[in-house]
Amino acid sequence: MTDKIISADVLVCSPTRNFVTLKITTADGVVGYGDATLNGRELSVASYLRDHVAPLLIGRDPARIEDTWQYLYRGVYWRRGPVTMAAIGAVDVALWDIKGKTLGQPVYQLLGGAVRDRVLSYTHATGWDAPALLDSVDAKREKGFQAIRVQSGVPGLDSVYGVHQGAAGYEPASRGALPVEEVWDTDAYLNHAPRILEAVREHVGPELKLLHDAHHRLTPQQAARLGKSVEHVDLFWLEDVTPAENQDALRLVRNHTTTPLAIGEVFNTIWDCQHLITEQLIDFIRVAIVHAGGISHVRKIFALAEVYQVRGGPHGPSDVSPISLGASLHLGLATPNFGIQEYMGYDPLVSEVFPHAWSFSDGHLTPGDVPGIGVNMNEELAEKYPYEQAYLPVARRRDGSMTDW
Ligand code: CS2
Ligand code: MG
Repeated sequence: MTDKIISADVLVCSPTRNFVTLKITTADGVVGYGDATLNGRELSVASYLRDHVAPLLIGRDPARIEDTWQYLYRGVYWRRGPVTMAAIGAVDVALWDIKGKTLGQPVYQLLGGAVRDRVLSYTHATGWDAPALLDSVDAKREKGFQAIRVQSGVPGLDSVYGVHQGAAGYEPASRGALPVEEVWDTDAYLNHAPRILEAVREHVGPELKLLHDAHHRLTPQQAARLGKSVEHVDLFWLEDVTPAENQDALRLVRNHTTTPLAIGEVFNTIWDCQHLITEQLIDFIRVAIVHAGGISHVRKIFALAEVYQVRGGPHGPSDVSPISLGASLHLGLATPNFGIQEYMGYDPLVSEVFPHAWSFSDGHLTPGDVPGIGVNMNEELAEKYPYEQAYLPVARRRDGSMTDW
């Protein structure tokens, strides 16, 4: 007999940072969880789900995942965009979780089974200056990481994305009524970045995989210059060199450097990266399960990418919840052209709120073998940490004009 969805609840909590979670329950008593967190704009997705999507789910057959995806994507008329796609992504992952639990299988088995035993992951090392960065790199290597993203401060600037100062670890969003305003100087960055990347490579030797994120700050010409100037550093990838609303911008970068390029953490659909992939302008596509329509849609993006030898390297910072990370690992285990999973790690409290079957060891992640996605939610504990307003920073150039953060 066909099961039916009887409720779809939106749970917003803030155990050190905000998370939006969709909980779908079926008449047979199966519960599925999906992540809907959109950093700094959390409540818009919560409302989209609560006010506009949840009522449409009641009575639907939870087994019809693709049909529900199409219903929510095509049916809305106003397609694409981060809010819509995060909401659809949450429904999709919750339904895959339910399907796995119903069939008694981990989701990777339903995606065709494992094509690898474990998923390579990379983490972040940050330090304001070179000695601090090298210490941070060493600490991450000691934890077993074989791929590390390195970010440092820039002389003359007070704060830089991806770099923490002081005792607390790096966290991109900050609580409060207004976003923090940072000052950015691309010339200072371009003078400094190649030197710090060289210093790290010299310190670690040839084998460690090194990554670097330019966080959408450069023009295509500047990006080309940076890529070219660090070719001898042998980066695993250089990330988000330009804002990619204009996919053509990457052509200029590509034509001038062999440094591998990764992009796409802010993309929502296959249409955002279609030309980047089919024209082989990038090497890694960074879409996250949570922000690009869930497993069902990201699977299609990776399938397109496979044809063009582009690999998946999904976004996995602290704002992508343990549920999305788990979903990403199921896809990673079952996808031939999956390359690497970002794994920034979570505060222990976050793992208590979202107990998970996925685990890290020896530089790799595995999704675990429990039915479904394998990430639960301790709702009682979550309730003790209600939503707190938080924003990502914004950035201005030295002349006061806004630039991309
Ligand atoms: C970063 C993110 O992990 C990354 O590559 O670009 O930390 C990004 O700044 C945040 O996820 C924004 O919410
Ligand atoms: Mg990034």
